[in-house]
Amino acid sequence: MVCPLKHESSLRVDSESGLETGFACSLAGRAKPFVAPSPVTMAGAHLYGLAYSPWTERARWALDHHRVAYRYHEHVPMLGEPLLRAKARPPSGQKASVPLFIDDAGERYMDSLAIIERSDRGSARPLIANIASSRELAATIEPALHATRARVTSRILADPEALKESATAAVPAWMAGLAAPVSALGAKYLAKKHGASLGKERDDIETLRKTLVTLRDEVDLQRPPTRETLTATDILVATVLQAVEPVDAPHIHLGPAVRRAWADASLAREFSDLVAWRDAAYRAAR
Ligand SMILES: N[C@@H](CCC(=O)N[C@@H](CS)C(=O)NCC(=O)O)C(=O)O
Repeated sequence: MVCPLKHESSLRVDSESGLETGFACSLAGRAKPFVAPSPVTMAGAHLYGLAYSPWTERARWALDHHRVAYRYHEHVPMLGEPLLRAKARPPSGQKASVPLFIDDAGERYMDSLAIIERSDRGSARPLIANIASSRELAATIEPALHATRARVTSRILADPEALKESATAAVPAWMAGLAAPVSALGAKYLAKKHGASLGKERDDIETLRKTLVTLRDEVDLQRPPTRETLTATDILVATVLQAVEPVDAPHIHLGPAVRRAWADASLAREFSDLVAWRDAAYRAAR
């Protein structure tokens, strides 16, 4: 697995400083939750994302594949909203979402497919062969990802361990107990912001199942991609499987309870061929 060190180290710097997300400041009850980065730290390209989110992973995979240099910032739902809006500057009335990529010319891209397209710029072997069909595939997948957001949020809200783990991702371990209620607020906030209706797990699983059936036809299960053959289709399909069995990749670390919230044992059995294909794709092309 190729996992460029630059991202590992920038992640560590971010979580130590707390400047970019401002989460630790907010929890400590200080009046100034966000500290604007200095012009020096703003140099270069930036990606704001949620590491566990399939949308973010699409963008990171494409940028890493093309070895685009950028600094990664982990977004914190709800508490990170003002910072995200300040960075994204969405037109009035529009949501700010992650992944958000700001290139080194300051151009903003707030859609995973647009970021894949941007990562292709100047490449002799672009990931997207045909933007219309990639858009069509992304549109096919979108309801499954929305259903997954609803299911995972419902499960996390119902599991104190998962709430605690979600908080641990953003704050020091000793504050995790304190932060769990904030996590719950954050999860509900996210559901409301994206119009996810909670507590309908059966429907959510069925929506995902139907999509997975169609995705089997999109890839060659006998021949997982390599770095040389990887396409946007492979990335779009592979990242959906996070909702079946989270991938074992160091940059997408999930605690055991949150991992349980994402996984689904019966889908993992039914789509073990797709999961095996995804795991092979990560080994060879991520
Ligand atoms: N169509 C968008 C979808 C992005 C999206 O839904 N992002 C959610 C992921 S859960 C998000 O930004 N959540 C964090 C937040 O809204 O604060 C894309 O492809 O990038």
